[in-house]
Amino acid sequence: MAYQDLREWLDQVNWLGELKTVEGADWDLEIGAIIEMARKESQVAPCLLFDSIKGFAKGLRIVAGQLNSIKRVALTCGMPTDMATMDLVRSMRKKIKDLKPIPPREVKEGPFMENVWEEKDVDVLRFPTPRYNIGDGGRYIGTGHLTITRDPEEGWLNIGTYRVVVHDSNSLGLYISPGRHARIQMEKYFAQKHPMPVALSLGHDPLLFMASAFEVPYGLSEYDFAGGLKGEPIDVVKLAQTGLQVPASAEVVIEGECLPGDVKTEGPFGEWTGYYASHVREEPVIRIRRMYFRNDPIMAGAPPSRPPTEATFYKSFWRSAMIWEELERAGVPDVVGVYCPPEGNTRLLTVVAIRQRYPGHARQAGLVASQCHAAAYLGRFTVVVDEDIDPTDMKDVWWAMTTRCDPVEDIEILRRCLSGPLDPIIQRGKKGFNSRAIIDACRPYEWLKDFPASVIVPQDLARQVREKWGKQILS
Ligand SMILES: Cc1cc2nc3c(=O)[nH]c(=O)nc-3n(C[C@H](O)[C@H](O)[C@H](O)COP(=O)(O)O)c2cc1C
Ligand SMILES: [Mn+2]
Repeated sequence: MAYQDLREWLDQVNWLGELKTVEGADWDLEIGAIIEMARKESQVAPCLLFDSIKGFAKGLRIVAGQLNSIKRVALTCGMPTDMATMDLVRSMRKKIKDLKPIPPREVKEGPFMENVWEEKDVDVLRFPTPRYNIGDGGRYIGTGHLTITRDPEEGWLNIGTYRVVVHDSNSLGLYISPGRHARIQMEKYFAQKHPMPVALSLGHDPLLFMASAFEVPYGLSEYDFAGGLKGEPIDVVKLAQTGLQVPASAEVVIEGECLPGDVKTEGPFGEWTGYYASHVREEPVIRIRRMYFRNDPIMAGAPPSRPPTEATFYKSFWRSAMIWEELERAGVPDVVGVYCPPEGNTRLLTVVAIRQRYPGHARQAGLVASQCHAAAYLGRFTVVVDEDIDPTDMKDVWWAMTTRCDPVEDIEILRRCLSGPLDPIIQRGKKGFNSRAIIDACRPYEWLKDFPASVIVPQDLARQVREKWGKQILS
């Protein structure tokens, strides 16, 4: 059944048996370490609800690892919760293909208005913000949040997840990478010497978090995109001071502004590559003008880290679906699967399976999959495999790479491709470009028929054996 807000979503996750409540953890490093342990050491990483955080009252909660299981991703997207990985990728592709954006619906109020702090009363230090990792240069209140801004010239509203650090009781720091939509909007405000109004939602329907970290095209609001995914408008409330719309179901809302020239040191922060690559820089400050929160609020945390993480987990399905869609639109035929494994951070490794039709088909698939929009930024390796290889099974992929790829013939290098400040292998001062490898791990087309036959157990024999002996041998 469809859920209405984060709290109903948590009830359903509990019903699925995937919610764990943690009482008494320390915001300083311990929460971060628990998140890491949960995602690295459990079969299915649970959704974690931290309560009674050390030094804070019971009820002030943090939810983490929300989208770290196939069932929870499917629940959030309104899909059946019992799908295999490649079926989930196929369903997402269909969702994107058929998606019709639905604008949000404005309502008068939301439960987040239960408590309001005016500017003079604002004190974010009363919320349990974690310091996630030991090398982090601060406590990051914004990782699973929404940053909401409006374009000063074109009027459209953008939502992005751009990390937010706590500077002090009423000011925060914001890091937005070059080219991101809010950064383009900010540059427009500052060019006119105007402040940029900004709203943050710090706890909400995870579908909105998904949309806010998704490559929604420039000019289209993530609310419209999320509405399209949900099949109904997202309810929003227009804030009095900034006129920005925030989710009606938000748990905690911050309203503020960034002023031209108002910057402070930000970073380092454990990033999605698993490194502190963007170091420390001067970045814009958010001056908080008002803060709202529900009783017993739940803030969302989704710290990036060494992969696989929550974000790389759920993004693996979306990025795979988008690349697959773009391959087809570019006219690459007979793609039978695409997978961007969380271990490769979804950006750094893409596997494409094709049914080879003609000479050069594998290179074509590899080059397009490496350079299409969904893959262009900070990619690294693209592997093309035959249709008998399951792209979601890394054992299969390694086997294809080690047996069907002749490095001298089958690895193409592309130079001067799109990278950015977060790319760990590019030296400081040289950031911007990187190179890509296309690894053709398909059997060579010209002697496909003569290629050594694979050793396989026929499917019907495998099934019979599993029925007869499986219980005894596999349990
Ligand atoms: C947990 C998490 C943290 C992120 N942190 C940042 C960040 O600090 N800065 C940034 O520019 N992008 C960050 N991103 C990526 C953006 O959210 C993503 O690129 C999104 O598409 C940006 O929205 P936009 O296309 O409207 O600019 C993060 C994503 C996730 C999932
Ligand atoms: Mn956007």
